[in-house]
Amino acid sequence: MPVPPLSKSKQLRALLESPELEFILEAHNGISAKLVQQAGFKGIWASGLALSAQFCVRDSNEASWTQVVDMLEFMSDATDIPILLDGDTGYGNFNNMRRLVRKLEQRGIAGVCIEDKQFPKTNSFIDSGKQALADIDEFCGKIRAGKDSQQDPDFCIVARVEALIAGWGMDEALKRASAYCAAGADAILIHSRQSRADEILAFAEAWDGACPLVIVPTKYYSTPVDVFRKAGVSLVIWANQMIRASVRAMAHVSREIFCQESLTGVEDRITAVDSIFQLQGADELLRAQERYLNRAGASRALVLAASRGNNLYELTADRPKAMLNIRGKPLLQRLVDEFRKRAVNDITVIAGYKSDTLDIGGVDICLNTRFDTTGELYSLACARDRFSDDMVIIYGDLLFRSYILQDLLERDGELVIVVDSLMEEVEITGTPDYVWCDRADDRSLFMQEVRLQRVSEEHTPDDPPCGRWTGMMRVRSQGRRWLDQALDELSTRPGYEQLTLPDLLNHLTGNGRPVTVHYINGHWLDVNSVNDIDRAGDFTSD
Ligand code: SPV
Ligand code: MG
Repeated sequence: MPVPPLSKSKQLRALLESPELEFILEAHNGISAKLVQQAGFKGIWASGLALSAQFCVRDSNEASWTQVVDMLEFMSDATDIPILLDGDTGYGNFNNMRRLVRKLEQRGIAGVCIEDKQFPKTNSFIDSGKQALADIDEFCGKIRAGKDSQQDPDFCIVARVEALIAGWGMDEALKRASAYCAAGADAILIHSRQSRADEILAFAEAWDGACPLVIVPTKYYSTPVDVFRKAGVSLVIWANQMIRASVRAMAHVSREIFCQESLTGVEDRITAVDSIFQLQGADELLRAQERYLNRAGASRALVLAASRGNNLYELTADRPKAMLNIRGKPLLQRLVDEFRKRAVNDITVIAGYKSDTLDIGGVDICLNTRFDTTGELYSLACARDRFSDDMVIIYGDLLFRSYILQDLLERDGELVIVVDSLMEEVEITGTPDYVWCDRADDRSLFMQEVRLQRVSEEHTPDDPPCGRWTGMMRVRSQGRRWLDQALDELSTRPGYEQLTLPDLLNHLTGNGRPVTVHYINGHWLDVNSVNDIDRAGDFTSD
């Protein structure tokens, strides 16, 4: 059984309580949060400075707390690692703190850090000496109120001591830290604006270890982190580097585009649009669309409909076989409707004989002008400029139950052909394409991995085939390359113009290309005779 992941609050608690020195990095929106996670960090600092900066307002409670919480929701949704919110002063008194904690828990935020200043605060590095600190008792009440209102026992409240910033001295800082710990804080953040770590290290030295220590080395960043490790610090917050990095990058690129009136200088130096799609999880949406919108469709269908269908005599005197009327609708229209049902809307019909009668709306027509002297492969090659990395190639005279196309579209494989393994009990007309595979159809419920060996119009009783190819083939990107190569090779062969699709399949298997076989048992028909037209009614519901 896979072990369920720890809740985000448990993860944050583990970071605070771990005997190792741990690190979290600032993020200020969904995409920066995701990048922090992808970089390998185990947690995110939702910095008040960075969140206000990305709104381009001051870090003085100008953004409302609900605007902050709304952004946190995007950050939390985009990531699996815990977020510690820089909750300033808790946005008011104990009562605002209670509501904040409840709302943060509801949005999957793992913890909040509150600082012992007064609302509205301003950033600790602006006017630091003049900012009033909160009354100790009032701040302890705020911590208790927060702890009492949390539903999740692992939600963390970090109490931030600003006494050193405000110039109130070490004793005051230690006194406050002890009081906040006693009030229930899960960790103490001791802040300093000095460019050396001396006062932080002095604090750590004097600290009794009643709860873990958190630091923000924005100003004393040159101190090697081993120093903090040795001093017994639990968590380092890199508090604003993501917003600063992005501001510099955006400033440069915007100036460059403005000055050059061109993208050529920047295009290769900025993130590719595809990478943005990836960060947004576009792939997941595509997969979900396949599941929920029934959009497993190949992007394109190529329908071979150039031949007359000589066995149908006068029925095809004025139209190709694909335009035969089956219960009031042309055969080809029925085929096109099946594709559209599966969201395959890009359909090319390769026409030849009586092509002017092909009046099917919304399909592209590609002409094989030499249809009367050439074979199927030549017709297919006429549509080479319509090949795509995701296509179905199909004979235009087929009728089949809907599920067959759906299953083909969902089937993995670079080249997949549909093979009917039902050989008894059916009347076989025309010239069937018998196929031999590496495994016969065992009719298991699960899709079998079966490979094509060869195709032939003939077979002997002592070498029974595994089934008949229906004339449906699915091609993906690698398969398309194999197909292109095979067409190039076959086009130099004598008799190329008369070659068939089975010749192509045999060439592909001869080249060692894996052609996956998707077995079915009946439920399709290729219309070759007047008799077949009578049977076609079985495949029509309208
Ligand atoms: C923040 O990131 O908003 C902080 C840390 O509060 S600092 O800016 O260093 O005060
Ligand atoms: Mg802040």
